[in-house]
Amino acid sequence: MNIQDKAIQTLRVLSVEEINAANSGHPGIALGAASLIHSLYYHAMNIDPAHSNWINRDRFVLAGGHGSSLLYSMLHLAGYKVSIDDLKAFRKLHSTTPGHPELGVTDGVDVSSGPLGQGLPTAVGMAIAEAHLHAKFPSVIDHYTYVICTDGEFQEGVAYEGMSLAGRLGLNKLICLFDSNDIQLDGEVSVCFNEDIKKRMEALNWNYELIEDGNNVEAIVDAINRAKAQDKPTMIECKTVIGYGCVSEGTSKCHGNPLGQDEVNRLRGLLGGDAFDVDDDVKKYYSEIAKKGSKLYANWQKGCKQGELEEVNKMFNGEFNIDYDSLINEEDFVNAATRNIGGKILDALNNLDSRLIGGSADLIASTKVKGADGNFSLENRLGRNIMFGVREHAMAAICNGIAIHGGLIPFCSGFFVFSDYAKPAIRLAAMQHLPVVYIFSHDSIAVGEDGPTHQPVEQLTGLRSIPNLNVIRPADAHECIQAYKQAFTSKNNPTFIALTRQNTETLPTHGDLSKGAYVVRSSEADEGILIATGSEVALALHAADKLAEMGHQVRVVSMPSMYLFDKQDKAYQEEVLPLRLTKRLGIEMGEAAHLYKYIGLSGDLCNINRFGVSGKYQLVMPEFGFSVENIVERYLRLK
Ligand SMILES: Cc1ncc(C[n+]2csc(CCOP(=O)(O)OP(=O)(O)O)c2C)c(N)n1
Ligand SMILES: [Mg+2]
Repeated sequence: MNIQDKAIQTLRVLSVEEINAANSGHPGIALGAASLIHSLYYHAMNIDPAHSNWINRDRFVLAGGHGSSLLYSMLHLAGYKVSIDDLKAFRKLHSTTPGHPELGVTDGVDVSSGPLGQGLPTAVGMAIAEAHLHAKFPSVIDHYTYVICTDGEFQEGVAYEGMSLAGRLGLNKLICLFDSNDIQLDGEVSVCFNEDIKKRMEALNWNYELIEDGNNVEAIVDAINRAKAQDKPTMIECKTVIGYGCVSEGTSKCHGNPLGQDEVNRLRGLLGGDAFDVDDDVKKYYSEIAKKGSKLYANWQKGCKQGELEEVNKMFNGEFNIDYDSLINEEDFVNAATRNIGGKILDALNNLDSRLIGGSADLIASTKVKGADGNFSLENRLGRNIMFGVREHAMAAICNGIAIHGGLIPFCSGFFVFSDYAKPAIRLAAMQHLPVVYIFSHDSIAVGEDGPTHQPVEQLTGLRSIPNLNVIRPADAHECIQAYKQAFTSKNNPTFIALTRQNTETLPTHGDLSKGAYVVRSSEADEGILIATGSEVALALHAADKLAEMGHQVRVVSMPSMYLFDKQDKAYQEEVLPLRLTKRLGIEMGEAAHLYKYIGLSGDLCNINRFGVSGKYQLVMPEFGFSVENIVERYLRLK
């Protein structure tokens, strides 16, 4: 065995030993794709394991996150802070080597992956971020984005959306290796999928290469070098054998079942030594990655133009002190639709903060969400408006990639009801603590004429159920400004801003949105509370007026963000929602399950538990009980 073959075999054996120790994991990809990951880390990628967060490193996305054991073995041998003990703790509670790669948990892991289909569009986002920053700061940012994807990636629609946009945008520094083994979890790929990948990729404006033998490292490296000369993204289909070398190789049996001790021993036999041993010659061989890396890093430091580096550092780590209160003149937006207000705020913000990049899923005209400096395109890499097309899911995954890359703040937009299309990627943003901003409009049945397919009902509840996601539903211009401030100054969590299509009514008084909820109207004589969000706050105020005429003083609370309100101390929560006031009515034009938390057992909800209807919103709203009369009546029924 030459040293390269021995090194790759070491990768394979360590990986199946990890899986064996955990008695869980995916040996098939680890054995089958070892030469692919080796080609990248040893030959292709510009990385420095001593500076794993180097802003100009090549990025790597293991789209088939089930190959985590292989990635950890590679990171260990390449010199990242992943020890043999970490490999032994694979998949164990609180280890740094979790079942699937997790951003922020393992040194050298660039992205959380595992949900098939997400990896590729996330990489597209990274490549967009690179292309934009490279155009601005060529001496500082100039790197590639690499992906290893599996059969499953091609079957997921979101990956297709991402590939499609990457081709259109000519993201030539995006290079994917396809671990093409014709096998997936339940058996042969051909049973459910027999597309001609070459034709597909060419139709998507990608460069395509076929490597007949996925263990031919030289051929893979040559193909990568050819890819670098392309003006398009490249897909290198590498024919591999799942479970290469094990008894069940070439079958789905080895996809996700540990091989067992005897089989692992047999595979180790070729290398000698005990479990988790790595021969000195292999260690020495792989130490070249760190040696090369430190030179690359030093050369990069020398090559950076000082002014550019300062600016890039500011974009990656600095503060942009923006006076949010002066972004727009609130007076200009009395009783306006929050989507229109939001559009104006974003326009202003785009001009003040060069980190903002994003766009809409073919709905700029409706949601008013647009980036600055023209469309991001092959000709205009400085453009900060991304024409995502009708691709909500990839749009959100791409934003994850942009956020993970660093230096930029991604935002995206669509109709609120179609946020469902983006949900799996929003979930990953929240899990990875990415400060992505979602600005979706048409946030209730008040969409009106478009009818139930376009009228959100359960979306707020679904989004509020995602941990770490700050869902904000502002009521008017003042709340909008504060919502945007929350969103675009966030460091550790994504923010979802839900905006109205219809005009709203400006609230007479305002509190501090950063506390999530505040009192809009109250008196000494308060006997109950109306809690509302977004456009319904004004409705609640009108109902309170009516109730006052009838001799019932009620307090009105605006609750734009339950996420923020729940973070407040008990004293503030009690100040807003005093326990003594047990007559509480929650008002929201949606399923509104989370309002139950605040109304108590004696409270009631004015919400929506069925799909909407088509018609003028002024008629649709009362149809669902959103009228002053009904709210008054519902309040009076409270005990
Ligand atoms: C969205 C999603 N659905 C299902 C799964 C569960 N799963 C993990 S790997 C896999 C398919 C494996 O086939 P392939 O991508 O070819 O990987 P290989 O078996 O060749 O390693 C499935 C269905 C997943 N990880 N993500
Ligand atoms: Mg496969």
